[in-house]
Amino acid sequence: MKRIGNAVSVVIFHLSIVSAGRHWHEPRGAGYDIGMNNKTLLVASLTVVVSLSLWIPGAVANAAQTAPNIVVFLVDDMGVMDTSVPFLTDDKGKPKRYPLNDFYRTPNMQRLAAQGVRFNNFYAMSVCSPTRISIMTGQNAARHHATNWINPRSDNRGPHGPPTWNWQGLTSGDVTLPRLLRKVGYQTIHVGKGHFGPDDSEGCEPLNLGFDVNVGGASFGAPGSYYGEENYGQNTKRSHHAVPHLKKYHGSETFLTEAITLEAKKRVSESVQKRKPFYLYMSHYAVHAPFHSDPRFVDHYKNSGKSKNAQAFATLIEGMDKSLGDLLDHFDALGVSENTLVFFLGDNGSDAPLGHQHAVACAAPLRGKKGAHYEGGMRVPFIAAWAKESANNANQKQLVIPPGSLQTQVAAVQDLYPTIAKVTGASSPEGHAVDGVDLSKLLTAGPDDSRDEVFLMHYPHSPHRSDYFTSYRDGNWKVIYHYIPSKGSEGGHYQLYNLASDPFESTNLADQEPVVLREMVGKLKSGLETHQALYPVSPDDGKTPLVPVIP
Ligand SMILES: [Ca+2]
Repeated sequence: MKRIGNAVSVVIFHLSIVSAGRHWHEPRGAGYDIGMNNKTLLVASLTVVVSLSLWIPGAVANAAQTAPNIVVFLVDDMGVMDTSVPFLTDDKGKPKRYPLNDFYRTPNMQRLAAQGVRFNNFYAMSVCSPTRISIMTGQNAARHHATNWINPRSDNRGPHGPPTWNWQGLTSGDVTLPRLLRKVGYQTIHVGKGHFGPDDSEGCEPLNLGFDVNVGGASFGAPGSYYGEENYGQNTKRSHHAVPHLKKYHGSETFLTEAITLEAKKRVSESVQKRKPFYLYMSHYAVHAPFHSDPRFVDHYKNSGKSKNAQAFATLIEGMDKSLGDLLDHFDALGVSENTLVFFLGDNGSDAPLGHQHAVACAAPLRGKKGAHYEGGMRVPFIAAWAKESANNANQKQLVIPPGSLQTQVAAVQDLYPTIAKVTGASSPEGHAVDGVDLSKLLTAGPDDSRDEVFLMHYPHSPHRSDYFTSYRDGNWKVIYHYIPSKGSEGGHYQLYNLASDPFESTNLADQEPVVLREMVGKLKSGLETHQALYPVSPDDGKTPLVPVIP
């Protein structure tokens, strides 16, 4: 089958020469024909290269295999504990199960984790759009200035938020990961939630941002409805959040998670048929509110003793997990799984409806949830794996990911951009600042001593679960600076935690460790300066930037 396909491609290439160059008569070598234009020359050279590579013997042909397909499987509002895969570790560094790992059912994440490497200190920004734009640009939100989730209809900087924050999000002129990949021959596919820009902005349409295909992506974050019977929101009171491009499922029993999975499979098939490597940005609306129960999985949680919403959240998780499994099966069926690299992650901390936002509850044993300044607000699952292991695949030889391995070093969402660029041979334009650092070495599950164990998380807005804060982790220490002290900040500007001795942030050491506090706030402040961050403004005059004060 493969050989027939190749023969057909060669014929097509020769035909293209005939049509592209009217002066072409007989191929005697590139560059001699006086009448031949530059376009013809280029096509002719390509033909020679392609024809040669297509007809070389099998073993060598494998080495000339095409660029790897890339999947970013992004789950909305999924935290590191919303899964049956244990990410956190015990004293000996082994994965440790907590009760939430036994509540959720994610067999396909287990399958992926068994094939690849999982990270247990992986960070996202604390809300949606900042993370999504960091994945697209390789920049920390402190730099790209889209530091809050983007409200589609009004500027939501908050009463004291930076007046010039990036509410517009991404624009058509911005450097983006899919744009880079398109340049090196990828079919770039956007399926699911966009949330890159407000209504009527350039960024609200993923096709303006380097994607060749967009199914389901728009300005908003939460879907109008997960139900096909409710047309995913269209013609309901949530029409302004109706998920686009899915009309053929309207009125059916197809749950949103399933509908976009079917569409993703179709688009991947099309790309494979075109013999183009694909970049699939599979961006699930699940498990974001509204907590609509996925009927396919209701029975698994009905005796859990948990609230109705918590059960519905668990069905959204399981539906998302089925989507992962369906895609992996599809890559297998298409024969491309060995050449497909999957990155699985959440976009901010858990939003599971279980307990208070600053308590050890929905992300237990971690403290806090989506939006909060505690670890539960920003720790997300991250798994990287080849869809199927193969010792013979040339790309896998370049990037060996040990099955079932664990990585404990600190990494974050902005690291995807340089990592994917490296793996695909794409290059980021000069002058585009990249904060992320290539993860290749960490993907091998080994240490990378060249990396700093730091994460800067900047949220100069309100209202959310936590307001006007910046947190900075460096090794075992984490400091949080609150620009405007509140009840949530325990009344002060500073919180300091030792994540080695107190991973669950129970004891604020700001008063007991003044030397460490001073050093950490200094680092936080210079981190913000390095990223050219924007600050909240003084409630007194609405203008003066509130720059962190070193104690
Ligand atoms: Ca989110």
